[in-house]
Amino acid sequence: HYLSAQLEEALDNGEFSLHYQPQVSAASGRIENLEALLRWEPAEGPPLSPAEFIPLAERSGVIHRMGDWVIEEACRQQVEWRAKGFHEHRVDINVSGRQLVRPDALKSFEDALQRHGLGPRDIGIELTENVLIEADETVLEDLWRLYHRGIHIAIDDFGTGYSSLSYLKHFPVTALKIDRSFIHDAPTQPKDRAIMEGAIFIGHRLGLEVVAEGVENAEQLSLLREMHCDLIQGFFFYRPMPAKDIDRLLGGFV
Ligand code: G
Ligand code: G
Ligand code: MN
Ligand code: NA
Repeated sequence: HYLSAQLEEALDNGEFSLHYQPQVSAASGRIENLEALLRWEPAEGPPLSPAEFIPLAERSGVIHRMGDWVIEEACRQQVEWRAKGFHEHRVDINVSGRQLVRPDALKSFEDALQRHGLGPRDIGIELTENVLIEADETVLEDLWRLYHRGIHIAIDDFGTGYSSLSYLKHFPVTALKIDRSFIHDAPTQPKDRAIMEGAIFIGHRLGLEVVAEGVENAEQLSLLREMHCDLIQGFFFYRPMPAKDIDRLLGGFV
């Protein structure tokens, strides 16, 4: 496999990096969390989006090494931020279903936290609905253990998976991220607005934190504030950016 060999080589050569996108409090605008997003900048050619190379990495199995790298790098960076006196924000990493096929994936996540002296306030995870639906017993036990240790577990792209709402009852989850497709047209489309409002309501009734993704304009933001959404992520506030730019944001030198 030419492309999987390329991915391996890219890992060896340090061509991957993490960018971070802030999530701000809807009420105060303060930065609360950072979502870590993988970037590949090949030595030759234009940068590639994870939407392009994650599926490939999943098919070839490179995803496991890549996932380990992401965890390690997110932990390293968070330790660096803490040492610089930035104590408030949490970093959340994305974990795909394929990664959880490896039985020790979540254990190695916990090991990494421990090795770096980090805890639940430092690093969280984002999973899609389908990951939960397809998870086997071992994965679920591991997720429950993380949950009981206070690790933040968000459902990503909420509302777009092939699932019923019942998984909210059965699975360990601390937050919902409303998929950006519902946010996008909420100001003009009553159905999108109803789904967005319903998701916020249900999230809050279940004691979950609710995050809106893909917020791009003031109209969307104002609706979300009216509906008491907790956190806002999107280009309206911040794009994903390299860690050094986050330093400047957290340091207040905007
Ligand atoms: O950042 P961008 O919008 O290009 O991300 C596209 C998709 O890739 C998103 O669904 C995101 O969740 C996923 N993604 C980004 N970084 C990672 C990562 O480190 N691991 C996994 N498994 N998925 C990621
Ligand atoms: O599926 P996931 O939520 O992990 O996807 C994160 C991706 O969403 C990132 O790659 C990021 O670039 C993208 N993203 C973040 N904010 C916005 C936004 O306001 N609008 C759009 N279209 N995409 C966004
Ligand atoms: Mn995500
Ligand atoms: Na998402």
